[in-house]
Amino acid sequence: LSHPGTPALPFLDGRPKKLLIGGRWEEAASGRTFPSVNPSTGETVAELAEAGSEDADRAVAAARAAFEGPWRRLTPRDRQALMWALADAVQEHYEELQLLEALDMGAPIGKQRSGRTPPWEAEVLRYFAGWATKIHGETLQNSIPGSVFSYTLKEPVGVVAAIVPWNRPISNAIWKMAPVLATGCTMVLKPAEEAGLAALRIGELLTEIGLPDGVVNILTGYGEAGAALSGHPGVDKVAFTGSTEVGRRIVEASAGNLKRVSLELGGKSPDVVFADADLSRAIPGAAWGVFSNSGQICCAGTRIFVERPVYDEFVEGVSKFADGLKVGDSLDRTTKIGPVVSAEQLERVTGYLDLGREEGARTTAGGRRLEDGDLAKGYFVAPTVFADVRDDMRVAQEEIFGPVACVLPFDSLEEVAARSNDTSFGLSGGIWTRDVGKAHRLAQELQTGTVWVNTMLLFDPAVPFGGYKASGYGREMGQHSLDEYLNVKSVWIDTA
Ligand code: TXE
Repeated sequence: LSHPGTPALPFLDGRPKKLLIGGRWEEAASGRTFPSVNPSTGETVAELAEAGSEDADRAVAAARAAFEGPWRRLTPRDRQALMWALADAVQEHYEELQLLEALDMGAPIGKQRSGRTPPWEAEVLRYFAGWATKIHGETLQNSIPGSVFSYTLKEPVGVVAAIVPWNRPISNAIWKMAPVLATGCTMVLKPAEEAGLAALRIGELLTEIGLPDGVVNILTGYGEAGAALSGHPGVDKVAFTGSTEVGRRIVEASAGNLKRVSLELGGKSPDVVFADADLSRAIPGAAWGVFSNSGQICCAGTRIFVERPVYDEFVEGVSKFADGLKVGDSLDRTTKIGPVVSAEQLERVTGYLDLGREEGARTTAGGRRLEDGDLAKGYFVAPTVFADVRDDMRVAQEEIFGPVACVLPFDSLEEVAARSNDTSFGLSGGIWTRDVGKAHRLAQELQTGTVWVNTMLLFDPAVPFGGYKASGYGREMGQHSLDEYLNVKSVWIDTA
């Protein structure tokens, strides 16, 4: 391992990792594998099986057999007990999962998120385990003369394909798994090609806790495997998180059997700082809102609108904050900002840094790749602040998915509401002010699925998360999310 003092990981035994299909670890039908690379060092961490369409067929068949067989016969309480066991297993092995995440995609193990106890993903499982026993239909009044009454049943939609990105490997897997298990569906999980290790380790935990075979199948591989699943006639629903472009392709591919689709896509979220805000909170809050996870967060507040009287003070403060963040190896506990996920992502992000300069933005922090000493081996980008950004610049319109903040001045609430909404995305928004009326007014104006006031990037299993506009549809977390995995059946009875 690349950093001294890091515990050994028996999971990384040098053998290629396999696919989980019907409770067994199987090689890809093609026999092909692909490498997973540590973005802090450029070294290969493990070889993973590369699933193709034949593997998708096998995994979907296994998920179908489980759905129609043993899984269906379990009671809600049985499913709940398994989910609690999984939550305990994830909690017990959390440090190991985080190490895999750090090696696979570069999330620093010392980051603030790891301080949450119990681990957030275990809490997501426990929250949804609670719902497993509380899913119910309704008895309905109708106006039909005579003795007719009706009721509804909520039934699991069936086989779910969950296709996820690399930016939060543990969370991405568990966010999708929890409602599937709670509602009695089965699934095929397709982690991103950049970061499949945590999902595979969770797959081992699933077999250890005794989840029936085939309820969760895991296919590592490229977009080809995702495409095979999203067009598969045996899949009843796709739950996708990733880029807007691939989201569109999934909707098209889903048309064959008109499968249900929920999409959590990209963002270019506004974060609005009013002059009356407490800047001692707004500056670090807005900075973390962009730089966390090296900016590789769908709901990052990347367009920071600052009211003109405090604009210069804010730019100076946030630039100083950015310069003070320690960038380094993800296994170094003092690292605040790790690398970006891959050489490709590095190229993309540094391309935007050049573009911002060409478009006339003023660089007040960072603005370059970091290549001193050991950093040269990895994919490190200095946390960057662009000041004097205009709305029409591409750096202010397009999702960069790197540690890049664009700071734009504004003069009134009406103006900033319109400019915040002048984007095809609508995932989240931030507001910093001491004026509660202003906060509520702007919160209602923003066309986004989440609004944070005087805070950023908070999540809770009970609170729905999802997009407006091109950021997708459907919700994750909270009670609403269960409906994404349930069909409603109406039953009519004439008692005469
Ligand atoms: O995402 P992709 P990538 C944005 C972000 C990032 C860019 C590219 O701007 O820089 O997207 O990232 C699978 N049918 N976000 O390339 O391609 C793929 O294998 C079915 C925002 O990683 O969308 C992976 O498992 N599946 C974002 C998953 O889709 C396909 C998170 C996501 O990959 C497929 C990630 C296909 N045709 C990226 N092609 C967010 N909002 O959180 C690929 N896949």
